[in-house]
Amino acid sequence: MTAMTETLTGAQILCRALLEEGVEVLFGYPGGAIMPFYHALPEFPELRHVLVRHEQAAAHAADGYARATGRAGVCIATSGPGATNLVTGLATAHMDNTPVVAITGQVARAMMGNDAFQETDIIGITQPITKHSRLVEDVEEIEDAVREAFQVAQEGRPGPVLLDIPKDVQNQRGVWKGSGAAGQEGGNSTPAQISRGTAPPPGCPAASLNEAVRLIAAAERPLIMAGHGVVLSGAYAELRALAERTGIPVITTLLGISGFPEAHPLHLGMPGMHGEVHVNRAIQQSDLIIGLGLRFDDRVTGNLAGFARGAKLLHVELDPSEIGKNVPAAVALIGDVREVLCSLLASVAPRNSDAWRREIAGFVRPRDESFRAGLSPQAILDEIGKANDGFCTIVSDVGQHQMWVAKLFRYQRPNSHITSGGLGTMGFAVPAAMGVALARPGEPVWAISGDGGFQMNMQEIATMVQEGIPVKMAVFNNGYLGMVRQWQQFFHGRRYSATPIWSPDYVRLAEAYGIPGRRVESFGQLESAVGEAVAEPGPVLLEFMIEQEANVFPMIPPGGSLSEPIEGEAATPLVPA
Ligand SMILES: Cc1ncc(C[n+]2csc(CCOP(=O)(O)OP(=O)(O)O)c2C)c(N)n1
Repeated sequence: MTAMTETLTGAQILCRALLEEGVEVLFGYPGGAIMPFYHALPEFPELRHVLVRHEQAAAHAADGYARATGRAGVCIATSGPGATNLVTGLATAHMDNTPVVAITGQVARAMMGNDAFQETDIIGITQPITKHSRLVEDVEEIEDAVREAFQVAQEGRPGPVLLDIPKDVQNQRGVWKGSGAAGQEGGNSTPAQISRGTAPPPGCPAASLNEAVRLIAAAERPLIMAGHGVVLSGAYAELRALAERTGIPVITTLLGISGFPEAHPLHLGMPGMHGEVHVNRAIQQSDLIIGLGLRFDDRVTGNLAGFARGAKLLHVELDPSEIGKNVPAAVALIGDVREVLCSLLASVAPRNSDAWRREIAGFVRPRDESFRAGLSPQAILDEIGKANDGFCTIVSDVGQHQMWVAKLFRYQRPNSHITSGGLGTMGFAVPAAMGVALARPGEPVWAISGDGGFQMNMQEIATMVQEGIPVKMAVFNNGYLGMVRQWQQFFHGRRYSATPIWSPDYVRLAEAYGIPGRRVESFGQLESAVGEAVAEPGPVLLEFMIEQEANVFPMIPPGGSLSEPIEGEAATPLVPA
């Protein structure tokens, strides 16, 4: 076959180029402007297409797939409403640095700019929420555009890329050049899989490395704060080695969770707005924070003016624009977290932090065991952990349950906690979990949502049934948009405006979709319900009737510093009704 002169349609070239990038799964939804692509697709059975029920779910599923594999997830939509439905998913991926490649159909070139049927300037709309977006104006550009899209999405600090391809370009005939990544080892590999030399990254000059080593040796109250960069770079072993060699306690941010073993004696917990009191106190008392791949966002720092005033920051970060953005750095080491840690580990001397650890142990609040009683979030999460031997991936939605899932589950598998951190997108869990389940066949995947967020994308149960995607769905039903209700309780004088939320009968909903569903109303029903769900080979829906006005504690009030936690119900509302 003389591949050099082979003529194909743009749509066929697009499919081949996707295959060359190692794509196996696409999440999408057809429509007029993307029909040539869907016409070509059956000729490429190696590309598994998952027909979602809403394009937002396609973007979240691609995001979940990418978070689980480290490789770009792909979503497809038609022009106009199909493309705009992707927007929330792309913004979610953008905020959390997930490599997603979105492909949208566009009206034919001759129609563009005429307000044609289903014409939308999706490039303009997505420019601020993508790493790169490109209108593909000729069939000859397609191969390069796809290659570039995957490269940009995956290299450096990952993020979403959008390719907008007019319908007539998909129909145009062109020459398949085929000079891409096909057959090349690592053509679609994660940064962590790419083998590295031992030379320090260029952003780590010897003077900075030496200064970092000196700071680590001299600190009396050091802490490691591990962010998403640890997971993105796969720096699990390196982080553990640094912590164990120095005895420095490890804090994991919301997106850093499962970057360090939860049960490790050096693991402290989550910082920030809903972080544990002892974690936030440790931050406030610290004299050195080793920040690994995190951007110190406001949910982590609370009021910046009062954040860790006695601490120097050693900031390890891939993106130089993050250095000093929120918290000034004493030393910055720029590069992939894993690479930088490899360089640091070459020089960091063993030490211990025993006195400091004893001090932190004194900050720990005695555990409120009543929290474990009844059908509490802790009891539910303990049971899910037990039934899966701790080895499952949990994809959470946004709200109170998200904080419980972050704080109370004992993660054992690296990268097994997946959630929308930066954008805080309700409706994320169910579709993202589909992507995770396809990326990790044979591994248990749970989507845990509140009754609000679940109703935002529960239509994807149909996708799971049609495609046989075995996600275990758990709804924490408290009858409220719980996190907003909690804020109303504390800061708006209990004015529960627009937060009580009605739900359908989830057991009958499951029945309508033809999947097992069970309502769990008491602790006594918990073990058998979770056990049955784990044993079920396909998707399952469990509804947990939790206490309606349970709150997430502790809580830093808006504008407060990490030193001012609200620890219980007795707190005075800050804003009287
Ligand atoms: C798409 C979207 N809309 C609104 C919000 C604001 N918001 C954050 S948490 C929350 C309540 C979530 O309620 P629910 O899903 O029932 O979970 P719970 O807090 O009760 O666990 C809302 C409305 C959001 N984060 N995302």
